[in-house]
Amino acid sequence: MSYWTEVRPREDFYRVLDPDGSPIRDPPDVDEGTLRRMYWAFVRSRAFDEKALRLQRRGEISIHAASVGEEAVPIGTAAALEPGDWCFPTYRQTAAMVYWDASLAKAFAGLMGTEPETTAEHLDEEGEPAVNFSPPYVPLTVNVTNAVGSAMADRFNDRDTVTMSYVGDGSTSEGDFHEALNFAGVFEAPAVTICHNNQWAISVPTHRQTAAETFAQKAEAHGVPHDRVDGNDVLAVYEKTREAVDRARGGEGPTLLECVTYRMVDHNTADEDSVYRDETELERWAELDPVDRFEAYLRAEGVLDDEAASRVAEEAEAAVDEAVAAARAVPESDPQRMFDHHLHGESWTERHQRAELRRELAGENPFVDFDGEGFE
Ligand SMILES: Cc1ncc(C[n+]2csc(CCOP(=O)(O)OP(=O)(O)O)c2C)c(N)n1
Repeated sequence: MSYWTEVRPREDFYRVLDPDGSPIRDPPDVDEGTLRRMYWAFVRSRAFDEKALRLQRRGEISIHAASVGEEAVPIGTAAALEPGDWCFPTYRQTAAMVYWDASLAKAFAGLMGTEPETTAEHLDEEGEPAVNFSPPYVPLTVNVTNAVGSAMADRFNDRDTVTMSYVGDGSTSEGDFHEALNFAGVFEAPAVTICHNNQWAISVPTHRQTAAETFAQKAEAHGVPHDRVDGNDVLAVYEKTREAVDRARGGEGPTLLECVTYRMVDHNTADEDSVYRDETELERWAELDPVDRFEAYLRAEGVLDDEAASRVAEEAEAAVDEAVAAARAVPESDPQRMFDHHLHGESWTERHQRAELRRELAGENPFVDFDGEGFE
């Protein structure tokens, strides 16, 4: 019986911790403060996802894509960045922002539908995280082309920064992925691209996504160094990302890192995964839960005990509740503001879309001008 959607060998990747949390090689050099921070981010991210799910059920947010099961990827990769670096996430890396203490209130407000400028005006007392995060991207893989461009801009300006971006396994089928990697390879951009191979692109399993043996090897054609790690092992993810980040900062160019992991929840709150996948698969992966594995390691190392664990959990609950209260206090955005800061000048398409929106808000048919009629 095959538990994985992959039909390829299961463990041909770099691993530091066994699924039971015991090291199988020397762990990377990570100070105790960072280990605690990683654990803190795991717990906070789970609390965030749980709360977001409840808010979605109550109708306070329309949709949320959780990271449950995959958090070792955003956390291990984010921990390898330095203040001043850049990160271009998708909807699946909330935990990376959590690691760098980005505002949970702003994240909830975004999910509740207030646009960034309105949110910033009402939650402006909150500091910015030390790593620069772009807003999470929903259009797949556009973040990678933008990240590579941003990395090149920093390089042209002699800034010593590294830019990281993320794709899912399905997103590596997008043309943008190859354009970005090709450009990064040719121009040695200080860009690290992380692929979450979480086995599924909504209902499409990895073996239906590509005929390639691994996702990492897709970088081969672009002359970009690549690696493959156990994406449920935060120390392995950290170690390999750190190497890539150091190489990029040292002027040695880009890397693609494939992190083999599993989405333990629905694709998002509009999905129902039992329609397309088997429960035994989930049970198998639940045994590989990245939080349990890391927690077992920390306890064995004496970095974590029951008291510290419950303190972190309680603080996470309180922080999430506080963030939701702050987010609820942000007033609704004027829908017209969605056009602000998107384009320079007034293009025909923008005027057209504004006119459509005006009509829709007035309860009229927004599309009457499809053939030019009624267009203002
Ligand atoms: C350019 C583009 N095409 C299609 C979609 C619709 N869509 C949203 S998520 C998704 C699947 C993504 O799968 P994967 O890249 O594996 O990432 P995951 O969600 O599993 O993290 C699709 C097709 C989109 N958001 N953007």
